[in-house]
Amino acid sequence: MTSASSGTTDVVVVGAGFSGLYLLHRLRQMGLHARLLEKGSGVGGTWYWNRYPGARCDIESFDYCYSFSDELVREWVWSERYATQPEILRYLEHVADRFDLNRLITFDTTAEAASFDQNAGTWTVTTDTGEQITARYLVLATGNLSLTNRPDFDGLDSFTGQWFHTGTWPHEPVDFTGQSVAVIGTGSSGIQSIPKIAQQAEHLYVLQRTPNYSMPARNRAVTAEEMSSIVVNFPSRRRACENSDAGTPLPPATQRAVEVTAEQRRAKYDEGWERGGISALSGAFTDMFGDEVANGYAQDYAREQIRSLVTDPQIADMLSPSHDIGTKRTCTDIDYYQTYNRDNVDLINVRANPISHITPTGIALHDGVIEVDSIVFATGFDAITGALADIDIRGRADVPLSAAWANGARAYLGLQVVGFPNMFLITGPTSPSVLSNMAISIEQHVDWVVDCLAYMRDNGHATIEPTNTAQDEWMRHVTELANATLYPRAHSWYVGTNMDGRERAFTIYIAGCGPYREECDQVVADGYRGFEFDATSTEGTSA
Ligand code: FAD
Ligand code: N01
Repeated sequence: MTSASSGTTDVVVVGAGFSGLYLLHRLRQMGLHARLLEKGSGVGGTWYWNRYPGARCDIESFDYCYSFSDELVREWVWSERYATQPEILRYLEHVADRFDLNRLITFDTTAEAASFDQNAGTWTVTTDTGEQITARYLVLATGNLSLTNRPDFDGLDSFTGQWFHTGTWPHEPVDFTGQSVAVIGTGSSGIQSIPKIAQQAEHLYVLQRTPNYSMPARNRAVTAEEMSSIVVNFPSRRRACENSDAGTPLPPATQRAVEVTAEQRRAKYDEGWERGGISALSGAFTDMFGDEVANGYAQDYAREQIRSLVTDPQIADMLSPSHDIGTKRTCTDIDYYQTYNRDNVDLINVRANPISHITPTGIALHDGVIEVDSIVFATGFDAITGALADIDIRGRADVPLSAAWANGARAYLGLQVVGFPNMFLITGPTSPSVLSNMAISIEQHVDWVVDCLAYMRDNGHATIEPTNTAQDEWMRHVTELANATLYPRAHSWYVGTNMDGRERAFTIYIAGCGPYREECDQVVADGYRGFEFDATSTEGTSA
């Protein structure tokens, strides 16, 4: 094994979010040396970057956390049902301190390129600081939602006010008091930040291209008694999450919406709406994602709620989505719809009246100009593949990942890609990733990868790579599952159509966390079925 300071190491990890931190901990436990490269100046990933007002999780805090350490579970006290960004960031900083991970991380450093040396069986990663690090393994923990999408509006350079992107929010407090502010985008980030900005700004313009469905978060404080009971029951609660579809402990629905009476349907929807949270409606019946009629019932209910919350019927109409509910990520909110009852908030339909360009003092629409002091881009991310494509990754025969993925992302189990031996993805495309509680998916992937490295060490294997047949078969399986649902027909970052010119591709494993875990475990039980090991290059990576 090699020294971490030598320029060579056993494993290079990229990204210090939930994934990278747990990876470092497990790799060290296994006796491997690892270096972690992180673009940001601190740990936390998503929770380091997304500091916009109102940012918080939409999976209950005590499920959106690690389970690997009993002490950590016992020590950490969550204060709210859905923790705020600062609280989650504090948690991840605590994890990094408690498990002494910071000294293995090189901050303010971007992995710009990574190339595989076929003869040596090693990866060399080049950073923006000019360093080259050679390692046997490369693990990309770069995040599904880490590369921001800021549309290239003409004239932004001339804007004399301030502008922000929710995904790269400043560390210093931003004060909109007395200002006229425009928020562009009404996905989860917009829906969380709009109520907060409206409370502070003198005037808020919301520029909406597509309305989205949002469920009430019903956020509340967590009492000491509740937290104690969660800690006592944590192991069984966690097993329930791991075996579920979405990675949450909610009991699965058992009935189809199309098979019950209208009264029974309403009762179930009312119950979900009252409970709140992202699965308020999707958790009510089994067929919301697979049956247009069932989906239509849930849509009707959601639109009815919007009409009941928004006093102006015309605004309520503008806020009412028409797409299949859930196929674009459902949002959760605290007083989002009610915000449009405020006198200082205007909703502008930029599908009907598109943004033309940015002026020095505002935003020019095709029809009219909005004068503003600040602009907030809540325009989302180059999701799922963006952060991976941002690194010049070259596998066997110098083939770029961009070429291997020219017709859409391909991977076996979302963990490895043909042609890129010893490169692992955490929550990569074709895994349940973004359709799950990602804390559950991340722990499972990290465990799988680290166990695989231990297996390779114990069996004298130097490289691992999926076979073409296994990857093709997995892709076919993932696509077949998705095509039985309404998901692929959405316009959303789930299918990549939020990015200009991107081919529509749905690359998420839809059957859920539990079935996926079983698939991964079975592959291991079958002797890493679908993977090929190579023992020809067994020398270490030491300098
Ligand atoms: P990230 O947290 O994205 O971390 C990746 C890190 O890699 C980043 O720090 C980035 O700077 C770094 N990086 C990327 N490329 C490079 C490079 N080339 N060189 C160096 N460093 C690099 N999921 C849920 O399950 N529940 C939630 O409630 C939830 N809420 C969310 C709220 C917001 C605002 C957002 C944006 C996402 C949310 N998600 C949620 C998804 C969230 O991204 C994951 O839950 C999780 O935090 C991902 O962790 P990660 O470590 O895999 O990736
Ligand atoms: O991004 P989005 P997000 N002109 O892509 C609009 C997670 N997350 O940052 O729909 C005008 O969802 C775009 O319009 P349209 C969660 O997984 C979770 O909000 O493309 N508008 C859309 O309204 C989430 O799904 C939380 O027509 C433009 C918006 O910008 C994911 O991150 C909180 C435009 C982008 O919405 C991404 O969410 C935050 C343009 N040129 C994030 N370009 C929680 O609640 C884009 N838009 C836990």
